[in-house]
Amino acid sequence: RPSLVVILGDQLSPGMTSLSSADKHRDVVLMCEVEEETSYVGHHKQKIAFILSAMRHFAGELEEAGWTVDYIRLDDKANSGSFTGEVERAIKRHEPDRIVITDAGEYRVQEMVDGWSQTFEIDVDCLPDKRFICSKSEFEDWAEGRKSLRMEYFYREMRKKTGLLMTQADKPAGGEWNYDKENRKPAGDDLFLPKRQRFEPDRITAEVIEMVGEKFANNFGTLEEFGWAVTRQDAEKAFEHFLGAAAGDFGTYQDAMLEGQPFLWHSLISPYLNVGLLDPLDVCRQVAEAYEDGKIPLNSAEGFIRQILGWREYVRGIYWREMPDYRERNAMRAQRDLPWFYWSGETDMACLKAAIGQTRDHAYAHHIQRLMITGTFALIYGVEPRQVHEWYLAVYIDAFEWVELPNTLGMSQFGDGGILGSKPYAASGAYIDRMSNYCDNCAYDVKKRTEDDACPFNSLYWDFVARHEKTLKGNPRMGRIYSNWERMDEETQKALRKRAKEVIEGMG
Ligand code: FAD
Ligand code: DLZ
Ligand code: SF4
Repeated sequence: RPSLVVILGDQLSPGMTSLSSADKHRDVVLMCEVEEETSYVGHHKQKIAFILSAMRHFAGELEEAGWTVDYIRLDDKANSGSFTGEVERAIKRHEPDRIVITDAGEYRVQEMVDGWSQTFEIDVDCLPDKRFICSKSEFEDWAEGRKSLRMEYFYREMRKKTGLLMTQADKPAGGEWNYDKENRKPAGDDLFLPKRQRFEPDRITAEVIEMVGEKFANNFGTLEEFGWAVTRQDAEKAFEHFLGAAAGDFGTYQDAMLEGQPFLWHSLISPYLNVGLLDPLDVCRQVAEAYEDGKIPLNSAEGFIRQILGWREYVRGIYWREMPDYRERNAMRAQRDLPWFYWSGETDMACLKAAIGQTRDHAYAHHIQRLMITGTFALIYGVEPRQVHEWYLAVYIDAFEWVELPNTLGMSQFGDGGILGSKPYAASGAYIDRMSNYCDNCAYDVKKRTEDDACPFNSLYWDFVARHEKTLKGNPRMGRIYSNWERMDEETQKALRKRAKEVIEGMG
């Protein structure tokens, strides 16, 4: 009897442990498009189209390689709408002697998989996901007994483990572990900005786009600009394009933001890494090689590798360590509703309009936009972290809970009280003014704090500082901010809080 090899929508790699432990001449691969997954949040239309098209292409790739693939489409009449329902139907069809699957990326799905053995009275071999550089147990070992789980120390371990950007004497290349201080330049808008590589939708993608446009017409986002790769081959091309055209300046301008320039020097590879079209260790190796060949500078190579070898692996470790209650945390006790303009894009704050507008058009915003614009605003406004989490999980093409939740609830909203970051990413408009040109064309004045046309970030920032005095004043990294607050005269403090109240009421 065959084994039933279940491949989930973010497991589109030929080297999956589930596939390696199966026999293509005997076993059956099950892939299914199911309503439960397409609607557990109101995903951006491009995200659904990307995943379903990449799944259909991967099924084709497996068939070409000689596998038998049982592929269930979203509009198949008998589709039960859930992974569990589809596994049940597939068991009836194929009468397998066991189910083989690689660990699910998300807790929610892993819980379903864990129930199958009992529900269906069948052996379920659930294998580790070897695409990650750090296994769950290795992360646990690293975290055990530590007072604080700072990414930087984890990252150094990963550098040593992989030998990436290490000298033969086991020292970091260039003598430093981290070159972030060189990576904070604002950018000028010029002709030499790299161009995004777009991939024209093929027949399969066009069909999926049409279906998504009809079936998910009311979901957030547009489909017109869809230009994502949906195959391994094209994802590799996109990465090569990044290496040649943008990687050299990636580090220097990593935190920069520019009106009308959604992509800058970023790689746009997160969706490919997250569904398995690109391999994280492989892309890090290619970047290290480009540095060693003198093609890109060290600050860019290190900055890029840190995001993947450091942050990406680290947030996954935190996710599995802190779930399931991580999702419910709200250390700052923030209770406000997410302002409606996060969905409509209708705001006269130029920075938020730009970040949300490009999110609607491309299902993409880069890290600093996510952290310091939409993230910081939600934080200082006081939005309930669960609502912020659901927004990020829905609107970005690369959003899977294991990576999105620690970034949103932990890093950006300080909802975990400081596991990920040592202080909240609260900031006034001055940060955005320094790192972007958004303020040049904004209805508000970034230099003003309390007037009717004052930048809302400014009063909300001080209001945040004041309302969290009890929790944050003792934080050594907040000391200077609280002395600045205390040095202000009472009248200014009152005026700032009054303006913040008006801003909040105006957006409520
Ligand atoms: P680049 O800037 O080119 O970086 C290269 C790669 O590094 C990325 O492709 C990504 O794989 C990795 N990376 C960079 N920063 C992080 C990070 N903080 N955590 C994990 N990996 C990182 N990333 C996701 O993949 N999915 C998400 O759902 C997601 N949600 C986020 C939510 C918030 C509030 C914040 C602040 C960040 C989030 N990130 C998420 C991290 C980061 O913003 C994206 O990975 C990045 O913007 C993707 O664009 P890029 O491929 O052009 O990245
Ligand atoms: C995100 C997503 C969507 C929108 N649709 C599907 C789907 O129809 N079938 C599928 O297998 N996977 C889908 N995914 C990705 C899954 O949600 C993802 O594999 C799990 O979240 C991993 O735990
Ligand atoms: Fe954003 Fe304030 Fe600058 Fe306007 S003035 S773009 S609201 S930071």
